Amino acid sequence: MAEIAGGDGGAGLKVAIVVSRWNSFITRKLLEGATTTLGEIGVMPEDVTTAWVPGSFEIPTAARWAALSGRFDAVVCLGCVIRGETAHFEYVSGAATEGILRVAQDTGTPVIFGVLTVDSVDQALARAGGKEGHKGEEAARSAVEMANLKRLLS
Ligand code: INI
Repeated sequence: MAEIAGGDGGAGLKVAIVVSRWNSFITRKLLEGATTTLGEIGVMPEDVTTAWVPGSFEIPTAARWAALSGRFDAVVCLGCVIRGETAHFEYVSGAATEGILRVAQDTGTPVIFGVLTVDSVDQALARAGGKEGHKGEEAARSAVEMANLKRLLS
């Protein structure tokens, strides 16, 4: 019986990060955590491309462009949707969630969900380097693991 998992070594991998400008006081923290973590696990700075988009609704579109370009082994999506700030919470968070999943499945490229969908600013801060962890760091590790797993399974 064979059992495999993608490793956490990022050397040689090329990663695109799509990050939303909405709630940038949070998404900048996510981006900082993601880029720092990618560096720690061996992804070279010149192999990381960061693309800013207006809001989380636009993330799947840019992620699809990046995935279809063939230039990247993985795409990390970072955003923050806060329920208290919009009556459209369900629409924006649902579009981002389903859109990111669809891009990953349609293209076969690892497209990682690093979008916070939370009720409050406090919840967002807790997940952007606070007591509930760091979604940006987690997304970076997932990207490298999935890119390596894809190589093993392809
Ligand atoms: N985009 C976010 O990323 N987070 C939000 O909390 C948010 N709110 O509150 O509305 C938000 N809206 C903008 C949306 O993502 C699009 O950029 C906009 O509708 C233009 O298409």
